[in-house]
Amino acid sequence: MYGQHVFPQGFVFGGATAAYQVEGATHAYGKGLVAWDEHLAQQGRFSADPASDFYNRYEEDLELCERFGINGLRISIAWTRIFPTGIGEVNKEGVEFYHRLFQACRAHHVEPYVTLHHFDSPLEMYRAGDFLNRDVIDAFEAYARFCFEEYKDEVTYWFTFNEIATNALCRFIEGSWPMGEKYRIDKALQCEHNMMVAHARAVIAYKQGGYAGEIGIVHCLHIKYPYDPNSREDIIAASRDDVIKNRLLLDATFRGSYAADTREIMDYLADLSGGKLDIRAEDIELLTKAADLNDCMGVNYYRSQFVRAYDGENDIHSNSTGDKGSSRYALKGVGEYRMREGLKTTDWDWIIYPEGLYDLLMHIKLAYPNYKKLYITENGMGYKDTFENGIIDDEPRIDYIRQHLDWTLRAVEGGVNVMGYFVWSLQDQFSWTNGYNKRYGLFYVDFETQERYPKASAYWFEQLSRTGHLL
Ligand code: BGP
Repeated sequence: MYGQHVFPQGFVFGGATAAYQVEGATHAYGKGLVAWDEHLAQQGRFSADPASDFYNRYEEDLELCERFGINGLRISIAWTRIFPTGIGEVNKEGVEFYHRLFQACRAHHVEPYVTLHHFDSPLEMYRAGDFLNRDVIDAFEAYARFCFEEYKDEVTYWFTFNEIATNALCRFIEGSWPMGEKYRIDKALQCEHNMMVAHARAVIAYKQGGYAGEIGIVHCLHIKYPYDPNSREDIIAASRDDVIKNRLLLDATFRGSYAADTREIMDYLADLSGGKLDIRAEDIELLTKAADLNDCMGVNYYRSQFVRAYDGENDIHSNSTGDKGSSRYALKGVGEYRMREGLKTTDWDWIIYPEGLYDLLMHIKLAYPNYKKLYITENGMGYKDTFENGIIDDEPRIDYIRQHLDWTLRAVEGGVNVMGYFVWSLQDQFSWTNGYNKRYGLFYVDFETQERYPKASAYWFEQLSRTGHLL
């Protein structure tokens, strides 16, 4: 432990959710389809209905927030509840649902932090190429403008996108997400760039609208360490991987353009899959304009990676079952992930490395000094919780969260402006490639009955949020 262990005044202690992972009602109340609906039905492994039935039970979840001192909630709006096909006709039932939800947040003294896009593009947009098709950028901007105006009296904090890189990586490199393709680094980078342009357009629209709130973006970032810090090849490998997962996004967000070395690596990477990037002068103009307008950025952090040079065949498998040791990440010409001795992993092979969060926050401060404010918008531990004698003892999760908060505090003491921490997740919910055995919640959800039960971590988090002291 370090320093005073006290969080700054006004620090938000929040929980996080995402529409598709909690709401259920995927085919109800006028909602349009998303690519995940089709993908999950084809897979036949699990369904996102009713997930945590948040559509019907948000009051109950907000009551729990209030009771346990959780004063902020990340919520995302499902684009297809507002515009069922992504554009055009508005679904009034969906619009009203979010009015009710945001008003309920206020009634329970929970500040909503609202994301416009959390992996749930409309099916029709997906079929048309999603963000690889620039028409989708226009549609996204129209959707964003609609939400800013409609919810201007209820929402103060906005995020445009959640985890652009995860979206691109899982779809175009890992191939584990809907309409997945494998090893198309060029498409992944193009998709990231186009989504950053869409972000810029939404930020500019928000500021032009003269709204009083704040706007930013959420990125999932992990420091890429060379497996052997003395190996030139490993340093290069880590740097290439860093461009895909971090640097492209951070440059676009805060510099408003790509630094020369970032761009050089982007071109090298695109060429590995035989592609060329389409980055236009007008895109850079938009990114530059938005770079000064962002009010904040959300950092999702779960793990770090140790990267070794790799020139073998592409070989990527993700662990979607919780069987330890079943994942592999090796990308030809980029690098492969290796485990450092002495470190622990979750059952899903995610390396637990809380120091990485400190390194990451300090890196943002030093490399992008024009950032204004950061939130840890997701951090938490996927765990196979057990419910025994009415108790859910999730000590490993408490330990995980405590350590990450400790390193966050060290970064705050090192001068990084972090103003909130949102546990992923508020309640157990649907996990994209794992369904329901990968639980993250502070509150246990019995998916048969939809009953909620506080876990040991919820009581621990309550003490933290009420005192602001990390014990
Ligand atoms: C983040 C996403 C969340 C959430 C979390 C855990 O990348 O923003 O939506 O799912 O990761 O991931 P998973 O459910 O795959 O374990």
